[in-house]
Amino acid sequence: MKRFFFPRAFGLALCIGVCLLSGCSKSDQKATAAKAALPFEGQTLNVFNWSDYIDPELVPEFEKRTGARVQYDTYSSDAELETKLLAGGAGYDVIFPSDRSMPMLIKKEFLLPIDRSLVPNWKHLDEKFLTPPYDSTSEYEVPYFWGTVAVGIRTDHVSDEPKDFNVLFDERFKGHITMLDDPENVVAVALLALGLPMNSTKDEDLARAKELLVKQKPLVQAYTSDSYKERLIKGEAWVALGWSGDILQAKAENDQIAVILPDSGSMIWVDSMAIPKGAKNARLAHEFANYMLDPQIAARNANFVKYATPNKAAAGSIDPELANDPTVYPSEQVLERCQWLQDRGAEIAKIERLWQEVRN
Ligand code: SPD
Repeated sequence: MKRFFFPRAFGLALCIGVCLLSGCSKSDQKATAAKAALPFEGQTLNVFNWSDYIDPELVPEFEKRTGARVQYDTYSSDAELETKLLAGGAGYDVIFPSDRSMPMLIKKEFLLPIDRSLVPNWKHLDEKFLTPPYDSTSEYEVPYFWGTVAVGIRTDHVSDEPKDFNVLFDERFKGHITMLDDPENVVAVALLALGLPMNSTKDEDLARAKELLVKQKPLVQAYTSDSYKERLIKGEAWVALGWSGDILQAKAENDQIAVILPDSGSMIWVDSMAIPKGAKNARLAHEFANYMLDPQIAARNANFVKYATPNKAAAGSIDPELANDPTVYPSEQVLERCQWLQDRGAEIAKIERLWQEVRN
């Protein structure tokens, strides 16, 4: 057991040394070296991540480096992850909660603290991501990607470039609009479109947001947090509310897609890696987090998923086209107009009720 806590090179040298002294055969030595080089051989890591949120080549590469097997499942909303955790966690070792979920997960003591001595690549993280409002010392999370909520449009159908979220409520696009299946973000968008504060829980503001969303409903093709990409690519959706990087992934497949980050501001978010209490293999989970923070791995991942990385050592290896894209790395001026979804405690029930009323 202790062997897994050795720095890899030291463990390897020690095993080979013991083997040489005790007169092992060459093939024994090879087997011993291989075992020391693959300290997690035979172990399984259970990962639960957002869909389309990792360069798929990185998973088998981690398996090859560690000897572990990765069981990889995906989800498409904060709510889906929260429901899983509330029901007991399903044995996952690594999850990817967003900033919005963190206060609840910390309060309910659902997470294990991160042991930074097992994550030496932690040093590559940009300090500005290490003091989030919900966990001021980043005890429970390892920042993974950040981004905004944006609008994907089909330029062959939406000719005048939209400047704000109002395009989502435009009757000309009836039947070709998709909205995220996410109450807090959708209500925030409606509030912003009305010129109201996006975190408002005032009854009169929420009543106006509800009215707008009910009026919009006949225009909406689907409330979806993942299939909007395919719908944009195929031209079924012309206006889609989505996560910035996912829309860019769609744009990479079809150049008739554009990403709009409203001038009026938007939601900004950070997703992190975290280890749920009850994880079956917390040690391997730390190893995975450390691997994802390796600057070369982090850059490959960012170049693939097209989200912004909080890894400052990876910055030099980001594709220049992405690094210079203001919808991926918005200017300070635009970021000033973006806001976090706040933890609104029990008041959040009002938003969930509103959402049920809009959807039913
Ligand atoms: N396809 C991956 C999308 C990840 C988006 N995370 C956003 C969380 C906002 N609460």
